[in-house]
Amino acid sequence: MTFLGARSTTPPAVVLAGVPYDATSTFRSGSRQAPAAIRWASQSIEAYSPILGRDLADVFFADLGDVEVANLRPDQMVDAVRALVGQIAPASLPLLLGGEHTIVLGAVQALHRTHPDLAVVQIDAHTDLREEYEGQRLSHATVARRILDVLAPQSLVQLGIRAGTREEFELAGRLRHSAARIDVPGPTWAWLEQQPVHLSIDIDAIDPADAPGTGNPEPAGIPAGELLAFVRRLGSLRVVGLDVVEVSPPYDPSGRTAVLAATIVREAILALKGTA
Ligand SMILES: [Mn+2]
Repeated sequence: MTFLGARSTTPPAVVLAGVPYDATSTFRSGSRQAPAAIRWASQSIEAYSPILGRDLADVFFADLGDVEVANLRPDQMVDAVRALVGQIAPASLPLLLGGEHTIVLGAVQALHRTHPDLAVVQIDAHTDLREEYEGQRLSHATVARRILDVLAPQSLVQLGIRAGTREEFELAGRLRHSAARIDVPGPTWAWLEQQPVHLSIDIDAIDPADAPGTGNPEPAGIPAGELLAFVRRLGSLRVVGLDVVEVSPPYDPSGRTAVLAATIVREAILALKGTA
């Protein structure tokens, strides 16, 4: 099954790919099931966005299916994602469906090669700034720190942040911006408008009431409507890559987390590549 409205064309404006990997999710795994669950959920939503006044029927985008990553070590998985994104971009906009958050590192490495001035916007409940976690330098809990091996701290913007260690929050203070709210300060937004941007959406940034299906839920998160409003404004940024990660279907029998993820994907595609 492919995502709602996906079809093959050359080159597509957007190329979706699933990265069903959750090997370092020590607390509650299950995000490897997310790409299939989000595609399935996408069949239940409309292709038309009444708020944007745009329709997926008017956008050429492809769905590559899932990358084979199940038995790889984390570093091998990141290599595979880097190669994949290097093939998709810059002809098309890569949109990855995780899997755990660790997958974003491969995307950032690939995009940084063609965009040395790359900025990353990380929407997440967690700072993910640990140097290592449970003996691993590369895991879902350290991925933002590994991004800082690629980018300067001033190139990283964090939104929705409400969990991490004291040390992580001290490091977060050196980033361009890191805060619990999703609102971006005017000067930071103005700066973002000048950069190529990779947007990484960890679904746990959303309030668990709206997105219970995730491995490490944190109370008092961003309402789903506020995240969707943010996504609809993406057209004013030069977005060169996107991911939606950490949806964990086993923890949400209602399926609403996957439906929300599919809606985020639709609104992102329409905001960036749709026509009114
Ligand atoms: Mn997180």
